[in-house]
Amino acid sequence: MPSQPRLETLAIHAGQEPDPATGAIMTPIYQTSTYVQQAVGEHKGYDYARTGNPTRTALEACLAALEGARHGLAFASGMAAIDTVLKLLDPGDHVLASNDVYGGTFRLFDKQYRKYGITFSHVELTDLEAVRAGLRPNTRFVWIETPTNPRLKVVDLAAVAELAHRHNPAIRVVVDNTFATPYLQQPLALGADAVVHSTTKYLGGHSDVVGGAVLTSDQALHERLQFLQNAAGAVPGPMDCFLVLRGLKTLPVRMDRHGANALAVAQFLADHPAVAEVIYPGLESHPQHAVARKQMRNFGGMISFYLKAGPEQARALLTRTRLFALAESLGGVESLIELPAAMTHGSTQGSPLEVGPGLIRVSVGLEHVQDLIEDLAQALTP
Ligand code: P1T
Repeated sequence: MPSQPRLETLAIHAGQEPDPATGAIMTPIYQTSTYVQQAVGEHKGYDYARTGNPTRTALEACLAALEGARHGLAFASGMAAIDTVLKLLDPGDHVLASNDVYGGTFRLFDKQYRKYGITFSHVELTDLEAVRAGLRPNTRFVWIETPTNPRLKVVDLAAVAELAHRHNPAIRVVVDNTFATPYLQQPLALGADAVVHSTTKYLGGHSDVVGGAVLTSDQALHERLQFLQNAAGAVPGPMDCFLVLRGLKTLPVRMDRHGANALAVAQFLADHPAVAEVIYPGLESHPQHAVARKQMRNFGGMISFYLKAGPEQARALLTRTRLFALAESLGGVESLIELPAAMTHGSTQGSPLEVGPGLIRVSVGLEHVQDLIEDLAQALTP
């Protein structure tokens, strides 16, 4: 490896070397639960597979390298990663979070951690005055998604991290980087303390694995998280680690195409007479377009939009697309379409984060962009 490898090189090589036993270029899937010891406590660095597994070690190192972090931990799902970070909190602590987050994240905050005496407030993190006003003496985390799921708000990471740390250097700024990926945006370099991922999405990239990760350069934070990873055990299996490692190798090329396809689809939707509003950070009409330009390499593969005809017609449209599959999740090579209010964000109904019933979210895949546009065109004009 060169001394300062670039992200494209790290995605293929970081944490991975040809297998010393056979020369296999791909990291082996170490499908084992335990490791033989030469004498009590004398082993080759692995004693039990909840604690560590070489395939997982390779994935953790690769993800850490991509985020520019010193440490990486892989988990069984994005929610398991988020849950592990939340376990760092104590009763009485406060989390300042975005007013738009993945429904599962909100559900874990609201239905589980609130009952442990932790308070969550959801504010407009795109408004620095609102951030300043929302910080409390007991704020431990600022929890950021950017772009947010599903409204694709873009939070100025450098500005919010600076504000939070100036308020209290002990605050940990945690960024869920699932929508952007480290190829488009690097939260740690912008001042965040930890990054979480659902590797299920762009990092895996092929809709064939569920996983999560936490990356940080903060030694103390990492040690607490590593303790929890082993103590609670929400770890990914070696096959799943292999699948994410394989997906990562093409992350940069996939993200280039996701971004290019999504920009073209967003422009098509913005010009379509049946569409009321398109939300895509790459459009100049997006309220935080300038922030997105500043902190992202391209604007990602996710688009949300509303029809002029309203929610009933939105539901009907979802049954008419042929290439865009009606399904939850995102970030795979195939294009998906969904209705967050009824699907991924059901848990926000009745809360201040409630997603409107007519919002349609698409994950723009890697099919030919003209085929994608033609599919939406026929679905929009039945
Ligand atoms: O599904 P899981 O791997 O547990 O990841 C949860 C998660 C965390 N963070 C963000 C920003 C996410 O979008 C998700 C999962 N999201 C979907 C399944 C979805 O369709 O939005």
